[in-house]
Amino acid sequence: MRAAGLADIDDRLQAGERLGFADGLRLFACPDLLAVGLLANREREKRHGARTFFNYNLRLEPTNVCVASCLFCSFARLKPTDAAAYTMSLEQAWDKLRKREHQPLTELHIVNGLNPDLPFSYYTELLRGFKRIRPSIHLKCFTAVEIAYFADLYGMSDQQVLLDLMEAGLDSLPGGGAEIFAERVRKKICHDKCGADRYLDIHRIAHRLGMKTNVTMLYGHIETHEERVDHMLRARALQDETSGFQAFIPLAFHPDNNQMRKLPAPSAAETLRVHAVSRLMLDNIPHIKAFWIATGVDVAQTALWFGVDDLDGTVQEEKIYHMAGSPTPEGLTMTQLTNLVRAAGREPLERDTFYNVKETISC
Ligand code: V47
Repeated sequence: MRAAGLADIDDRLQAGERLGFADGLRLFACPDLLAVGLLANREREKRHGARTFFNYNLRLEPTNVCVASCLFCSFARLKPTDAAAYTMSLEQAWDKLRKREHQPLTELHIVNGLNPDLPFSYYTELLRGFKRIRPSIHLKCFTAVEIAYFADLYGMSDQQVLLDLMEAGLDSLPGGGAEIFAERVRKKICHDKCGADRYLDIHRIAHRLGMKTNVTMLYGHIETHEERVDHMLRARALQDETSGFQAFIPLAFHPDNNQMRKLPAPSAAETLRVHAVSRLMLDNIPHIKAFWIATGVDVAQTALWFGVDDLDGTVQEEKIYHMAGSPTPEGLTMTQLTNLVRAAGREPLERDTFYNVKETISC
């Protein structure tokens, strides 16, 4: 640690002290990636030992029609008449769950485009239908950006949108839409969707209403180290207030088929470092998740020694990353997840959305 120039950070972590903005910058600048990883691994093991979590989940994106023009997005289509635009009927969406009757799924994770042509009842009915088909399924649906869009489009408050969706079956919010909180970056890459303060405020309201949520960070495009650390500290500040975040999820930028396609994808080393620094800065968020579809399976497996304790889950029908060039499979089986965690020397555990652990893994 002395040779890596991290001895004081090491001491302060051992004393249980919180790291600050300047520490975050030093962790990003430190040439010794393994030293950063070692510190993050110690924090990971302090909280979770070798335990590594994943769930049996299904991803669904019922519409990709979207009025926003985020530069990093390969999934959205502005007009419903565009060749690859789609909007599932309620029956088509429900069928995605019905046809997986044989799978012991515990969570459905839904993300959509910001579609101007659907009534609010589409979303409430969507949730009600899923609960009718499988009452025990956990519905982790709609990013804070979608909630803000619903509120503006349907003339409701953010809180009322959340209350109505909860009444229809919404159980928690995913972390999508956070991108990078800094105004400079948002103006350039996602100027026409809700700002950082509103994103955080919607999570604050959700936490006050009793829901758990996640928070993400899209990295590896035009953001600076300062903007990454600022992002983490803003998430940490809200967590101090509410304790409602379950997981922080760094999302590696994928450059194919979008307006930032000239940028290179972040390297494996960068991905390991971002996950490690997240573990070190976010002392109050219980889980650091490597979304294996974004990082790649091998890097996610390695990240289990760089601060990560969670791998999301089986996923199965992912479109956002695959349309942006992710070469990963569309899903992993529970057996594959179990084996890859074991091969990394960690303990595989099947969890539900709230991190309750199942006695045996549903292979
Ligand atoms: O908000 C879009 C990102 C997010 C690209 O909460 C891209 O458990 C990289 O939020 N390259 C949606 N990233 C996915 C998401 C998520 C994933 C896994 C788990 C959870 C959770 C949430 O995907 C978007 C955006 O930040 N994204 N396009 C791209 N080309």
